[in-house]
Amino acid sequence: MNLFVELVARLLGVTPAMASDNALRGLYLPPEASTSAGHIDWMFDVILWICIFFFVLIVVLMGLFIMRYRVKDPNAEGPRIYHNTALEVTWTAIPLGIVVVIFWLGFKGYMDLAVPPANAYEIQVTGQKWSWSFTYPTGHVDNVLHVPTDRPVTLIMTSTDVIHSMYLPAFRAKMDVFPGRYSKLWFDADEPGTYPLFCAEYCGTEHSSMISEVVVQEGPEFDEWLTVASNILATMTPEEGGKYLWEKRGCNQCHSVDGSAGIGPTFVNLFGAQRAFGDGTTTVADENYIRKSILEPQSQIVAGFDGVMPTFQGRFNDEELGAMIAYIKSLTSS
Ligand code: HEC
Ligand SMILES: [Cu+2]
Repeated sequence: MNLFVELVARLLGVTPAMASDNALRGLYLPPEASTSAGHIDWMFDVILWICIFFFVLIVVLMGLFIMRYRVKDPNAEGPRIYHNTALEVTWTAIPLGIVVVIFWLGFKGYMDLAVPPANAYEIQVTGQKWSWSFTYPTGHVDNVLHVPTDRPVTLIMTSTDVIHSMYLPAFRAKMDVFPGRYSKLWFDADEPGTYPLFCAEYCGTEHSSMISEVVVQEGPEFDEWLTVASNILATMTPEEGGKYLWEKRGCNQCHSVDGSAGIGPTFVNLFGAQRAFGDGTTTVADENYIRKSILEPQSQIVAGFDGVMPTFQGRFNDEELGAMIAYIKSLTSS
């Protein structure tokens, strides 16, 4: 059995530590790290074992009946059986009882997860092609989700473009994220550590790289991280700040700083260059052009590219715009 677990774990890319730590659990999902994960896994196991029980029962009985009742004389007529009330009531009542219990437990679990506790810590989430941004109550924006332990956290989520889906396998939590409305997801992380975070809704070319992490820290450690992170731009030169934002705000998904074109044009040698647009007009890339490109990306579409850049209106303040411009200015190849 151990050999089997290890083999499958390797095929699935689960680390052996994860697999042995939590035996078979590591095969389908990482070890549980939230207060509601236990109930979900328990439900999953209950349903799985009910399925296994009935599968074995039915297959074994079928095999036995095939042997025991097979036609030995091809001309013989079997007994005519039309009806057996006791049997029919039994095979209706027992499965009905089982599915009603499963429904009740599932519905209760669903309701617990659908309604966040009133005192939860709130983090705003924006999904965009193809990264996540998390806005904390201090105004700090990050591309990694940090949460405190032993305190319910509610994610209030929306999208700037298409439908994404927030998936936190270690918390057994998942919820779709829509443009033009808010959806909520809550959990209570109880194990400090770093866990994967995915987009679970196919959302375009780079969907598979829409991956981040959730870092769970003890309360005081989390508060300290947030204080430092909230004031990070003040500790950097504007150029360094721009580089930091390029990474933290997901510009790096589409814009390279090594000269190669990606989904969007590279930032190298952009400042001061002549830009040509799909509609035949041109302009010189100055501060105002870069500012406008970030806040109103659809207003001028660079020739040869698709207008897929999401707007950062309301998500970049003046200090951040200044830093971004300083960084782009600094990127020259000669
Ligand atoms: C989903 C991919 C994507 C993301 C994320 C993205 N952009 Fe863009 N960006 C584009 C594309 C495509 C273009 C070219 C088409 C256009 O002009 O809208 C572009 C154009 C630009 C331009 C004009 C470039 C030029 O060559 O004239 C600037 C400046 C820019 N983006 C800045 C940013 C910044 C800053 C961020 C991060 C805060 C960002 N973009 C995030 C796709 C993206
Ligand atoms: Cu997505």
